Parts: sequence; C-alpha cells; structure tokens
Amino acid sequence: MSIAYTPWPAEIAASYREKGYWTDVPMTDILIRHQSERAEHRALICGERSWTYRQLELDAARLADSLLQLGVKPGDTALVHLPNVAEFYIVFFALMKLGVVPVNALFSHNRHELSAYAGQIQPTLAVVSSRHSLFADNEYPQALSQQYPSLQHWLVDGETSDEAPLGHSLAAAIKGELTATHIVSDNTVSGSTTHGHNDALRSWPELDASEVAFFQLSGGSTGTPKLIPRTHNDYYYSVRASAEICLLDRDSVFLCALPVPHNFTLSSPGALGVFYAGGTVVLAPEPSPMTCFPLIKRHQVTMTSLVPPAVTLWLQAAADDGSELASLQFLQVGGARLGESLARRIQPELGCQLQQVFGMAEGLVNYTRFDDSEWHVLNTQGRPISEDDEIRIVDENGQDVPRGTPGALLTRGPYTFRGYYNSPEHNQTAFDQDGFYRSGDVVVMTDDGYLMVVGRDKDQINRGGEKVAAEEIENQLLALPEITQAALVAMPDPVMGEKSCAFIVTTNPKLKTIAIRKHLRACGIADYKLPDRIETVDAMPMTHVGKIDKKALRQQIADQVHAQLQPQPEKDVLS
Ligand code: AMP
Ligand code: DBH
Repeated sequence: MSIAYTPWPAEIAASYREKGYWTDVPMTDILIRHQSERAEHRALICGERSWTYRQLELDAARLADSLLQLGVKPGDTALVHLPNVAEFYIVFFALMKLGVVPVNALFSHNRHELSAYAGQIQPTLAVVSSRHSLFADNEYPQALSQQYPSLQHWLVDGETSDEAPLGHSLAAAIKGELTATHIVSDNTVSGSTTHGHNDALRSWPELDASEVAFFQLSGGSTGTPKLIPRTHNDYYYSVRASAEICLLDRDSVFLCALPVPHNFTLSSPGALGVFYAGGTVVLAPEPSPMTCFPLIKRHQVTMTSLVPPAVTLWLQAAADDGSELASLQFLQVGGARLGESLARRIQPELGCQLQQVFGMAEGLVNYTRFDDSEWHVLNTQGRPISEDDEIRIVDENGQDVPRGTPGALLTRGPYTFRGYYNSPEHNQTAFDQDGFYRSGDVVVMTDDGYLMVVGRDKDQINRGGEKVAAEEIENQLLALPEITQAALVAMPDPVMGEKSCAFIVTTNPKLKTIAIRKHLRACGIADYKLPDRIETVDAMPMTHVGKIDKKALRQQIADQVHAQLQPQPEKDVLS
C-alpha cells in the first residue's frame, strides 16, 4: 500500500520528466551513487563519531534489515523524533529503502504535536530519543500506543533506564544486533541467538519514485499541524538543483546547526544536497557561536545555514574573535526576512559570502546566486530554483499585480506539492483552481524576477524562522473556560524579528499569565509556541464583518512595544 497524495496533472508530470526534473530515481540513490568511487570519503561527522559513505549506507541497510525482521513493512508510516544526531540520516535512508514513510518531527515538538502527527499517519513505528523528557519514562509512549494500536514498534536512541524499558535500542538495530527474541514473525518467537546481518543484507523492495518518500512539516496557519507529502521525484529534483546552484562538490563541508528535519537544512541544499555532491555534513547540536565556531575551525567547514536571530549572535561573537571562521565560504540565511542592515555586515564581519534563501516545506525555494549584484544579495530573497517554477503575485481579487507592486505569492512547479495530506477541505482554500499553492507570503517581484518578502497574509507568527499557527494556540487558550476570546498576533522584536502576543478576554479578572502558561504547557505544546506576552483586554476590536480585528491588535502591541523601547525620560531628582 502506498501513501495517497494529490498528484500533478498527467501532462504536467510528463513535461517534468521530459525536461529531466523528474528522473524516476528514488532518493536512496543519494548514498548509493557514491558506493564505488567515493565510498571511503567522509560523509558525516557527529561529535567524535564519523561515517564514510560506505559506512553510512551500510548502517542504513542494516537498520532497514532489522526493521524488516521486526515486521515493519513497505507502505507503513513512522513517527521520527530525533535531535541533531547522525542517526537521523541513518533512519531517514533506512526507512526510504523499505518504502516506509516518516514524519520527522522537530525535536522542540512536544506531546501535542507528536500526537497530532500520529493521529494523521497512524504509524507502525516510532523512533525517538531518550534525551527528550517525553521519553524519559513509558507514560507517553504507552498512552500513544494505546491510542493508536497500529503503533507496534519503538526504537529508542540513547540510554534507556531500567524503569523505562521502552522498545528496542536504535543503536542495536543499526548494528544488526537485535536479539532474535525481539523479533516476532508468524506469531512465534524464535530462539535467543543474536542475529547476524552482515552476510544477509536483503534486496529491498522496488521503489517507485513517483510515490511519497516522506512527509515534510508545514509551518501552518490552521488548528492542526498539516503534513506535506513529498515524492522522491519532486524532492530529489529540488536537492540536485540546489546543490548545483550552490556549487557543491566533494570538498563542501556543511555545518548543520538548525534542526535536521527542517526543509532548509535537509534540502536547500542542506544535508541531502551535500550527500548528493559527495561532501561532508558536520552536525552541531544547536546554532550558538560557542558551539559552532570551534566546529567550523576543527572540520574546516565551508558553508552553513542560519536564521536571522542566529546571525545577530554570530556577528556579536565574531566581533570578539572571528578567527575560527576562516574556512567559511558562504553563509545561507533564510526562514525569516533578513534585514538589510544585518545583511550588509555579513561579508565584512564574518568574512564569507551571503546567500539569502526564501523557501517553504511545501516546495518553492529561492536563492540569491553567487554572481548576483551586491544589491540583489542584500535586498532580495533570491529567485526560484527552476525556470518551471511558476509564480503569480495577485491582489485581493486574485488579479495579477504589476511588477514592483506587493501581492500574495501563488506558486506551482516541479517540486511544489499539490495538496496537504488528508486535508480535502483545507486544500480547497490552500490552492487556487489551477493548482497554484497560496503560500501566504506577500512579496514584490523586481523587474529581473527576484522576490522580496514584504509581509504575510496567513495567520501565522514567524518567530525568527520558527512558525507558529495562530489558530492552534488560540484553540488551546479557549480550552480554558475563563477565556472567552483569544487572538494570537505577531509583535515586533529587535532580535527575533517577531514574537507572539496573545490578547485575551476573560471572565476572571484575576487570571494570571503564569496560570495560562501553565495550562498551555500542560497541553503539551512546544515551548516556542508559548505566547511571549499575554495582554488582557475588556473587548476585542472587531472588523465590520464581525471578525476579531488582528490588524488593530498588531498595531496596538507594536505601539506598546515601541513606547517601551523608547528611552525613559530621566526622573527629575528635585521633584
Ligand atoms: P514553513 O511553512 O515552515 O516551511 O515556512 C515557510 C515560510 O517561511 C515561507 O512561506 C515564508 O513565510 C517564511 N520564509 C522562509 N524563508 C524566508 C525568507 N528568507 N524571508 C522571509 N520569509 C521567509
Ligand atoms: O522557512 C522555511 O521553511 C525555509 C527556509 C529556507 C525552507 O523551507 C527552505 C529554505 O527550504
């Protein structure tokens, strides 16, 4: 059974094949293609551990073998929740070999998000890390398995305590050392000998590259997080084309410091682009200068990707000592709008070229190119990967606006999806009648086809690259009986660009911010989605059609923040 998705119209799919975008080669090829010539080249570094291309492929194959023995089958789905560790890629490639389709949740995601994903995909397998508090004991895994009986298999990365004998060790599964008592087949438990796998690597199921390889996560603007089916054909094209635009080769050394499942770090060109080109991926647990600068020096990193708030920290740290950055050739910045003044400082202060990247997990990715003018690099978010990325910029009536005029960005193309997973209703509004995806971004196109992101018409807060769907948090706020109305809006922040502010109307004048935050935490929402500020109002401003006027609320909080940022007049000491 394969995973259902909204296909591209047949004649368009045929043209994508004709033009060589879709090659009908599955993404497992990304490692396999290096197994003859570049097998001994360093592929991956994680702390003190490293993998050659041969070892990475072998580990993925062994893990796939272990999973087969456990009873995981092609067409199954998996919930993967791992931090920035090498095992993420081993699992990614192992599942792909088997035709098992994962959701790769962000490690900052919590019970609320994981349960929402599990509910949508009904996974057979969960791959989790004992480093996350959710998996320190068995309470949550048991609850999830009970709620979703399909969830039969758990693999755990990291130490597991005796009190939490959850599932199998991921490390043992990768080594092919699951003892046979773990492995149930035909309802009989075979002997207790250790399974030797080296000699018995299977031939994997034939993969169809037009099928879904994995689900990407949408930043979203709705009550439940939405899943984006990405096929081998479409995703592999975006990876290859991105690697080409970024001139990657086997000497490329990529520091992956943002979360590994993010579309930016996975495919723009990200770790997959670097693997495709035969370079080296170095993992960092997080993007702080203290962590990253020594890694850059030690491994002679040539490229990395950051969100704007991290750039601010890097500039501060480099002002003290940027000598460790000497090997860095270019820095990609994306996920949220990079201000021109920050952009301007990157080349002189970090000593590397800037590349702006404006992408989305749904598809379309734009890059500034290395031979672009300084103006384009500093002021635009680049232009699309492909000549066949179709862009429309429209006004509120859906009419195309002239170049240079802001409008809503609609797009379709060889790697932009055609529908969220199992969301027929939402898809009706997320796409126009011609299959263009409404990205929710307000952009301006320059005369020469570059895009500048100038705003947003989706109900989302972009918290320094981390996206918060307003409705998701409003629903949780409204679950408190004392809150009768709730609206989450963006408020300006000098470092993050935006933070979130929840306006509420409550029947309980004594309701404290701390109690609301406690409630949201108890809902199991990821920390980055917790409102940064909560404002109680007597009544919400309303639009003439009777909706909460979020524009007025954004203005109100922006004015308040602005007033607070003004230097306070000095107190007159005599009065
Ligand atoms: P996601 O849905 O999480 O994949 O986030 C994609 C969204 O992030 C885009 O639709 C934009 O709103 C935003 N975004 C990504 N890159 C940039 C950028 N360079 N400048 C401004 N916004 C960006
Ligand atoms: O923010 C994003 O989602 C993003 C940013 C840069 C992205 O998906 C991408 C590049 O591919």
